[in-house]
Amino acid sequence: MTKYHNPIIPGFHPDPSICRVGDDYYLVTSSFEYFPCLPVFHSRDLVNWMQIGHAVERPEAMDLGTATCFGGNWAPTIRYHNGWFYVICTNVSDKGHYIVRTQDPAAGWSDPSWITLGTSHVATFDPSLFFDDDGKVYLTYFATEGLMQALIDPDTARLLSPLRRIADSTNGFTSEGPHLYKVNGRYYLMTAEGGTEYGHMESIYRADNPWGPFTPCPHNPVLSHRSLYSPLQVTGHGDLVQDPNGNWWMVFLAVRPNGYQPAHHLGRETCLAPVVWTEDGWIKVGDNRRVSLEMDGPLPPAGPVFVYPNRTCFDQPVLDPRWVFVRNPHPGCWSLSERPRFLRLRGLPATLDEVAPIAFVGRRQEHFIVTVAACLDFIPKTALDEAGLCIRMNEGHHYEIFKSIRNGEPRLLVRRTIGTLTAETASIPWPLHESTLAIRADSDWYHFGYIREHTFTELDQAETRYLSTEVARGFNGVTFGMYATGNGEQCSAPADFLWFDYIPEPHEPR
Ligand code: 6LW
Repeated sequence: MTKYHNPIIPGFHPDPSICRVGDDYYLVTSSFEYFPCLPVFHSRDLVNWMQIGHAVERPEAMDLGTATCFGGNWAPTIRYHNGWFYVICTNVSDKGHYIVRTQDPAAGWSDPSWITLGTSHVATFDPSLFFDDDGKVYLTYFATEGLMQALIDPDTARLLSPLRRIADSTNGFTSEGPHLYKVNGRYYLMTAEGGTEYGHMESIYRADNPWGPFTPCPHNPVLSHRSLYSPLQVTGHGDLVQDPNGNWWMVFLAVRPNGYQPAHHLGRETCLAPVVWTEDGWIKVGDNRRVSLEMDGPLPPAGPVFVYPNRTCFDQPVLDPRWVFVRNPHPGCWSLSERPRFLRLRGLPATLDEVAPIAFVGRRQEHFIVTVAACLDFIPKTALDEAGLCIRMNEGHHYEIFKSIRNGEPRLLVRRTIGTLTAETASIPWPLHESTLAIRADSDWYHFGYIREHTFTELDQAETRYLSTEVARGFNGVTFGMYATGNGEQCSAPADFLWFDYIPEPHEPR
């Protein structure tokens, strides 16, 4: 037995799906309005994961133009078959379900093949693929009228049979995230029920053939923390994998609420639990459907541990896979080559408040206690020119420390946007061209300031709670971003970032 910590992939990485090839595991999660889409991770031991890329990396291949924190790419499934990896997902803000594939997940994926259902649903998401041993491949997905299924050619994304409704999608509880498996000759349908909030749970059903009828497991839900006092909540939306030693595991999402009256701002994170099969052919997950921050399990031998450096210097030709844009990156609003060694942002007319192209490059907050800093070279010319560091939940909920002009004078300012309320809550004269802006996070507060000669000077602080999902809504956690805007016009000066630090507290209790 080996001890490990949950979450195995912190920061907002919900709806995990996993597959194994030999000793290698691959995992993919949702990405919503962020681009590139669908982070892909690799591990050899199920607990140390390295992000190796994204399943959709070409901006022209995925339209996120209208995607908000409720939209974009929801709930992918990854599967391996005959030398090929397949990821199936839904862009709920555009053309619906699609499949991408590759023979090497680290080397890039095909462009999406979009699935034509031949019928329309009020809402449809959470598609998955199942490769049966007779060569048939099944597409299963959520639709408002039920869990739907058809045979599919995964290489062309063409349906090979009529769609059939195989189960209720609202059996008293919403039933989502269907995954079909075959174990010991029987077909198992595992679904996420109760909605992805505090009533979330995972249940399993089985049948003698893949179309059902499915019988519920007598001890459903097999995973749930509803009505349980635990630092992990919202557990559900899982996927199963078997390791080479024959042990089974479930990856699933959970949140870490902060405080007695819970609010979570890091989003839904990826966790792991051991799974055992009972003699009568059902699964038991974790400790009798419960999981904890510290777990024990028969893990495979420890694999490589990869840690990205705390400081990113923008002296490489590409951004590493942690970096994301809000919606598709707008051509011309960012560059790593225009000024060598700098990330240059050219502020667009849109601000962080708008569902429109914005100049933003950011990364997920993965730790409660972390210091983020960025070295910014920016000479604003008008009161509309603005660039700085932000912490973003969605259009209506974000805080930023930035440089701009007020009354003809360059200043550092802090602004908070909470719903329809926006206020500049700190402002000091700032004649310097170069600034090291910083945000220090603890569980309850973001502290905004600047660093000079290794000393942090605080200008303002704001509650983490007002950026939580409970307040801000949506499916995400927060991202720290470098951004620029011209507040209605093109920003008249470029904003150049020399480096960006993300320094987590080394002993943060997880
Ligand atoms: C996901 C679905 C869900 O597709 O949230 O409520 C969606 N449940 O399973 C987004 O993560």
